[in-house]
Amino acid sequence: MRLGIIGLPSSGKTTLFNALTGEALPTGQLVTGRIEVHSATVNVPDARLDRLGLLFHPRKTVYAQVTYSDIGGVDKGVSEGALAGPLRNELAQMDGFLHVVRAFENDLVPHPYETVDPARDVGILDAEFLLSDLIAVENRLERLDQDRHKTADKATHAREQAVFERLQAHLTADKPLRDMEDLTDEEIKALRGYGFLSLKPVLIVLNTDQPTPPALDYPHRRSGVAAIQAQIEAEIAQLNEEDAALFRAEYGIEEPTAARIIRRSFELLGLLSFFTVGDDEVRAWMLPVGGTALDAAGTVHTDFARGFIRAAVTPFDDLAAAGGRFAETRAAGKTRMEGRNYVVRDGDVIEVFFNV
Ligand SMILES: Nc1nc2c(ncn2[C@@H]2O[C@H](COP(=O)(O)OP(=O)(O)O)[C@@H](O)[C@H]2O)c(=O)[nH]1
Ligand SMILES: [Mg+2]
Repeated sequence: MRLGIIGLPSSGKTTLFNALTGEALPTGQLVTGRIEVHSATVNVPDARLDRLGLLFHPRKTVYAQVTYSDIGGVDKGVSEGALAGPLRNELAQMDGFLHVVRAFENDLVPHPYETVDPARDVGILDAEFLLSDLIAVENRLERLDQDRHKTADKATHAREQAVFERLQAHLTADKPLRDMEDLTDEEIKALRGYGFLSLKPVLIVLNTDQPTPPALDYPHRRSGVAAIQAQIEAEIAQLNEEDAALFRAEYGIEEPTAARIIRRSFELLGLLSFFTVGDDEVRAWMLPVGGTALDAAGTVHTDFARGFIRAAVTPFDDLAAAGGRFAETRAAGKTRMEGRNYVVRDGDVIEVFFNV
């Protein structure tokens, strides 16, 4: 899973990237007239997995992972319809976005629009994504119109045209595609290849220098708002745990914000975690919400899905309460045998029985 860190110039994208990944990319660099992408993969923090590690003493503990890409090159001119093709192509490959918005005062860092105004800045990039999607939708509609007489499969053609007309109406009304409630999962899947930017989930990240962040209203689906003191967190990310705790106390930062943002971006992508445990390895896996036991089996190993017989499922809380003893959870009826269509819940510990 890959999340793109986007935002206006000097909003703190690279600073946030450093805070989340522990990298030390140079900040304060203006990227103009080209695209610059830096990526790093991080573990998704999970206290439950930490606990399972303590209970099972495996040789290794493997976290779910998310990749962050710092995407520089969104110029100020973006508000003049300047989201160029190569940039759009880069953005289209992302599974979702962290949209960094400047909420810090710093006279040494010029703001491309002079004043600090998070709501305005969110609107600028959102409008650009909408416009970019609208152009893509209208190009497709034009194409469909040209192919009208050539196509052999009239029904499919009509269906696709109807979907794109719905997208067009929605975008023309200035609404991001992720707000469309009447798109079925099937339709969303079919649209994936187009990489529509306003269809992707987004976490607005207010980059503030205050312990209490400004309020921002962002009433959209598959979206969220978070705040971080990115500059301080980026410095903390370079420290060992002990020094980091002291540093946080000094700045009144109550919990590791970077860890919370990583966790939230994972949830935003519509993913849940399930676990596998053993002497060798304790591991968190990600699965789209709604995924079945068979999907989970296939995530772990294709053979598990091919030869799937059933899955023993134990909720994490029950296993932790039993001190990791399956004999106990089985005796108490907390470990259930489930078939292939069982819908996996966040925190399920799963053992797959299979035969190939
Ligand atoms: N005072 C203050 N400065 C910040 C903060 N975040 C970033 N900066 C500074 O703002 C400038 C731009 O940050 P950078 O991460 O490079 O922004 P980008 O252009 O979006 O990648 C750098 O000089 C940072 O040091 C912050 O929270 N507080
Ligand atoms: Mg940068």
